[in-house]
Order: sequence, then structure tokens, then C-alpha cells
Amino acid sequence: MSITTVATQPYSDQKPGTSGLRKKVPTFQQPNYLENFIQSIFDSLEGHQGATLVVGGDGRYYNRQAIQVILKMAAANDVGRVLVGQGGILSTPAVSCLIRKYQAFGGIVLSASHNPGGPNEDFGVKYNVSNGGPAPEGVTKAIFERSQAIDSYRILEAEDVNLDQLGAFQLGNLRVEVIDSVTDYAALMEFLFDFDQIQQFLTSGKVRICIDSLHAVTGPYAKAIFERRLNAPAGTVRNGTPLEDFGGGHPDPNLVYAHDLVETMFGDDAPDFGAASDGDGDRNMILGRHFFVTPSDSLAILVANATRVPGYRTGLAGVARSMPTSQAVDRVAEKLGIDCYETPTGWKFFGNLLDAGRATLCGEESFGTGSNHVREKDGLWAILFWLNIMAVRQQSVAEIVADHWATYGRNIYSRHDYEGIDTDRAEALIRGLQDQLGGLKGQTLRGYEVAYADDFSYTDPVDGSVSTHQGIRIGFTDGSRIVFRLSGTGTQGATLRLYLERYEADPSRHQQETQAALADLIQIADQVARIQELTGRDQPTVIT
Ligand code: VG1
Ligand code: CO
Repeated sequence: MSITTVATQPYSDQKPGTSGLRKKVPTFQQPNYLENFIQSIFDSLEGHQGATLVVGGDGRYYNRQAIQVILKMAAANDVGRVLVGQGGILSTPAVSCLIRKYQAFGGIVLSASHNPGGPNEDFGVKYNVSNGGPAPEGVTKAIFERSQAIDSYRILEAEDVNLDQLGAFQLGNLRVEVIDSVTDYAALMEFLFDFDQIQQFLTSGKVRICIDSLHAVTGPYAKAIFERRLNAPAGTVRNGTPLEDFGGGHPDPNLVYAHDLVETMFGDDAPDFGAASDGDGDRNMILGRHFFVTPSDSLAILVANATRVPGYRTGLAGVARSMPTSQAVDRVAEKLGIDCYETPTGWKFFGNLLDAGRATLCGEESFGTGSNHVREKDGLWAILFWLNIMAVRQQSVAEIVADHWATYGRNIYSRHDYEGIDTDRAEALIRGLQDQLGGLKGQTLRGYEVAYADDFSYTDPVDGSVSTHQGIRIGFTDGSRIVFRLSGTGTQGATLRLYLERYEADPSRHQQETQAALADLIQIADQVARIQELTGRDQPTVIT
């Protein structure tokens, strides 16, 4: 086996977004496209020679082919050892868990998360650093800059390896270990949660649950944990076999894309608890019987109940949420007397807070919750956390949420996505907002007085790095907010995200329908940003 150096030319579009480099599969299949990006990663690292890397993905189309290339390039770039999930399967939180557990130098995650998969759909590559979390902006910037100057890559000339059989072998000087995708992750979950209590709860005959893996990566994890370890009946996990095209669906756990689960949970004879995860297993949606929990409320409720589960018995150091996430968790943090950090969108911003011990739990409105157990958001972790709380409290999802609102008030919340809009128009819309920022303060719009209007910028309290232009915020004197930002994970056109929040203290008004309760703020957003006019759409594509 020999190592070859292949001449190549840069591609101009290899700038990582909110969560790695995401493109259509045919883009990745262009000559040297994947190789360029992987070599740019290796060229940007220092000290990976002889070290361990973790490699795996969500099983989507092109996962296996990409892993073959990455292994041969790792061998040619002096990596010492690669841990790869069997069949190339590793969920994003499992990669994070493995990097930490085996003190790896870093990891490469192959996923486009909740985006569809298939020969003409999306693929993605993300680099995670030695704390197990997504590479911070300094690293992704270095990778991009390298990709713009790259002129060659190194690869080992070798036959493809067998990813399906557990065990270790040599690939040139590289040791490859094909490991069980689930074992280490499941052990971590068992350490954090009271599995005996959850098992009793699930086998008591009093509750029925339904876990939907949407044909994506969590299938093998969920079957091992819920059906085999916790003895939930066979069939509890549906769509539990990862498919390269996710069965043709969007593996996105929200009310629109997880429609089968939603139908079950809102139908006659609905189970007591339902949950879904996304393509790479880092997101979660929590449902009760005829009841949807917004991710922002879910975060607040996990924080408020954290000491009821073993892993967080001693309390939380602090919490963090992304800027567009509702302020529900702020209220809980205030009551607990702990710090609450507000970061830009994307899990990479939580890493320093978790590493420094300033935050224990974190969350995003986009169905992402997690803690310091790994450095990624973690879908099954959130589902187990909810079940553990329910088992302790012996209450339903709706009862736990109603009780939470009665204590803290309700932060009525919704996100409206306008997907696949024209990029120029989307940028014009944001520019239009930026131009107005100076004049909005003090104005009263439909009875709401503007307290502040700005373009969110964040200074990392640990390393002092500054991230600007992270979303337009309009805050009102009663605590309500409207936030606008453009997605950094899409692969086609632009996606405008509009986030709406209003606080309601009065328990007699907690059961209001969300969109009706936010109607005035929706109108204000359209008036200020001219959404309908500029996007040419009279309604959002997805409301969550
Ligand atoms: C979206 C979400 C963000 C999340 C990111 C990655 O980003 O809004 O909260 O961290 O996806 O999640 P954007 O830039 O499209 O709004 V995942 O599950 O794709 O790794
Ligand atoms: Co994801």
C-alpha cells in the first residue's frame, strides 16, 4: 500500500455554516471535493499525528463512500487510530461521547442532520474537537481558508475496508477499530438516569410510549435502550432502521415533518408519551397525549426538574440558551439563583461555557437540548430525561407543563420558517431591518412599545472571542420579542427564520392557542420587515 499525493484545485464554496459543511450529494461527488475539504481539516490541525480520531455518520446516502475516503486519507495523514461505528453509523451525540471517553484528538461527523438524504439530497461533514464539541469559529475559519489555497491532498492507495464487522485491523500505519455504535453511549445514559425507575414506569401498565426514529440514526440506539434495556414492548420504536434516504422523508422532529407520530399522538387512543429524533440524533421533539411541548419550554422544564434525576442531583452550575430560544429558562434560572447565558445559534457556542463549568444544561428552540455529559445536543438524552421526570413525578406531560406554567408563567412561543426563498431578497430583508434599527426604540407598534432593537453580537465570556451579526432582535417593554435571522444550514436558496415570543403570567390565559396569542407580533414582524412583499409568500413553509 502506498501513499499518493494528488494535485487538486480549490473549490470556492467550502465555508462551513452553523453546523459544518452542508451541500447536495452531487456537489460532494465532484472530483476531489470531499478530499479537498478533508485535507483542509488535516492541514488545519496541529498534533493529530499518532492520535485517535472518531469517525461516523447518520447513515445517509454517501456515508459509506465518504468514510472509505476519510479512512484512507487519515492513514496518509499520520493519524494513529480511528474508531469508526459499525456500518459507519454513529449519532452526533455518540461521536461526542466517544471522543471524550477515549480522549480522542477529534472526530469527523458525516451528517446533514434534519435535511433529507438520497442521491440528490443533502450530505454534510463536520469536524469536532477534543472536548467532543463542534469546532469553534476559529477552527472552521482556518479550515475554510486552507480550502481556498489547497493544491494537493494525500491518500493511501488501498482496497475499501469492511465497516460491517466489529474488530480492529491495520490500514497502512493506521489502526482502524470498528466498534459497536451503541454500547458506550447507552452506558453513559444509564449512568445519568435512573433506568430501574424508568423501567418500572414503562412496564407498570399505566403508560404507553412511542418513539419515532424517522428511519434515521437513532433507530439502533432507541431499540437497544427502550426495548431491550428498559423492556418497553417491541414496536415501541418505530421507523427504527436507518435508511439512506430516510424513507423519503425529512428526518426533522417537528409538527410538520414528524406527521405520522403527530397523528398518533393527537389521535384516538393516543399513547401517553411520544418523541422523535432527527437524522443525526441530536434533536428531539416531546409530545404528550394530545399535547406538544415547545423546545424552549422543554429546556426550562428539564432545568426546573434537574435535581430529580441522578446525573444532576447536586444541582446545576448554570444554564445557557441560544438567543432566539424563549426566555422561559431565564425565569427558572433566576429562581434557582444560577447564571443564564445567551449565545448565538449553534451548539459550538456552548462548548466554552460547558468546559469552564459555567453551564450544565443548554438548549435551543430548534428542538435541541443537552448538557455537560457530551458537547453536542442530544435527542435520546432529552427523551430519557423526560421519562425519568415523569417516572419520579408520576404525572403526564401535560400536567408537568401546566404546573410549570402555573409556577413561572408561560412564554408563548413560535418560529416561522420561510424556506427556499431567493437569497438576494432574503439579504435585502435583513439589510432593510438593519437600516431601521436606530429608529425603532421608543416606537409603539400595535400597542407594543419597543425597548431595544439591535443586531445580536456575542462576546464569549471564556475566551473573549466576538461573533457579530447573529440575528436582528426587537424587544418590547413587556418582555415580548421578535427575532429575525437567516439559516446557516440550508443548501438551497435562503431560509428566513422569524421567532416570536410573548410572556403571559395569568394562568387563566395559559391554554390559549399559540398563533392566535402571537397574532399582533406576527403582524408587527410583517410590517417592519415586509416579509410578504419581499419573500413573495403569504405564509411560512413551516411553523413550529
Ligand atoms: C439550525 C438551528 C440551530 C441548530 C442548527 C444545527 O441552524 O436553527 O439551532 O444548532 O440547525 O442543528 P440554522 O442556521 O439553519 O438556523 V442540527 O440538528 O442540523 O446539527
Ligand atoms: Co441534528
